[in-house]
Amino acid sequence: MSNRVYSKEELDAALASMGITDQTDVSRYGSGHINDTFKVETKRGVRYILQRVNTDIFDPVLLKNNIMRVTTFLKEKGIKSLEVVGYENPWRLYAFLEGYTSVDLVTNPREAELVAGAFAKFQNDLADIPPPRLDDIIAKFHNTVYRIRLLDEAAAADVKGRKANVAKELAFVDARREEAAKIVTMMEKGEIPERITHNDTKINNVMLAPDGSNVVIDLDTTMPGSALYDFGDMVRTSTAAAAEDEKDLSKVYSKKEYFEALVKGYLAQAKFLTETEKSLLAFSGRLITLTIGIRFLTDYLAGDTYFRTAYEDHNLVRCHTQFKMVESMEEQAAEYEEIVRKYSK
Ligand code: ADP
Ligand code: GN1
Ligand code: MG
Repeated sequence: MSNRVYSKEELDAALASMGITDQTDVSRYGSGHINDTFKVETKRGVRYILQRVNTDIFDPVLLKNNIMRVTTFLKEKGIKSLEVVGYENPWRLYAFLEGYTSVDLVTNPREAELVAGAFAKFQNDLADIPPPRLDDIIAKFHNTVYRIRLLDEAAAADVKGRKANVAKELAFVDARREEAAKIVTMMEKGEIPERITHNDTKINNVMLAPDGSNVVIDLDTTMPGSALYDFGDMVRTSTAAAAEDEKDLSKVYSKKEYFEALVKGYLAQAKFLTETEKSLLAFSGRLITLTIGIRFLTDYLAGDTYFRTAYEDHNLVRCHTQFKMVESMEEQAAEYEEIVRKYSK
């Protein structure tokens, strides 16, 4: 996906369909990889977030239903969440979260602890959402075995002739095929419980205020899943010493002090975890980071159709940072396991 350009007429029509006609500025916003996001300024001084849902990825009707259920439920409970001002598929309008900011990189341990607490609380808040079961918005989203199959298919098809560039990366995945099945298999056997989870717990999907309060955003993939995937994705982004697309790999590694802060913040709130889940927290970081790296590599081979990219090899650069993060977590595995044990007592 590249940055699609929208005409003023198209944006004005979308806003008008949701009752907004006094906009003074509509401009691209944020660094999400999936939806098209805009900040809207109005004559009233009220600001909004306008989004066009990526309909290549999401079934917009299912998605709207899911978003409305989740946000209405949280609102009724008095929990601050995304406030839907309008929703006319594929467009939607959220109240702008004034006073909150999102960052792409954690800069101190306290931030990591806050983020972990925020996502743990989010899981807890949604645990009693009434039936029916939330839809599987994207099937097999974090299923690493399935993601490897898609990589194999993309490599076999090699539509852009890029396979020759990625022999090392494919070998990296090959060496880890066996461990990739671990969580999927345990879930199938019922050894790890299904929970309502966020499924995209990267650091810029939580908005933080200076007083430590926060709001979990990007609720598109909130669906049945495993708490381990949510924790794992926090490890991927919130312990990273450098950006997801840093080209200088010597700057890319997983920071132990941030990992410790994450574990502390998560376990303080996630009282619902079973002993089995706790025992897999450190592993889940490596697994999800491998999985997201595989997804970037797959998209590179498939011709950059899924994640928004800014330049030719962007997805390959992202794959490299993810695999470097996996190596860093593998090197520190014993220490990370010890940290989890310390806070599990
Ligand atoms: P994507 O699915 O593409 O990642 P997000 O929903 O995460 O889209 O939005 C992209 C970015 O826009 C977020 O990381 C955040 O910085 C900003 N953003 C989203 N919703 C709001 C909001 N309600 N108020 C302020 N900023 C927001
Ligand atoms: C996407 O939407 P965004 O940018 O927060 C992706 C996640 C990946 C992430 C990698 C729906 O998240 O699964 O982990 O990019 N979201 C979807 O940065 O695929
Ligand atoms: Mg996002």
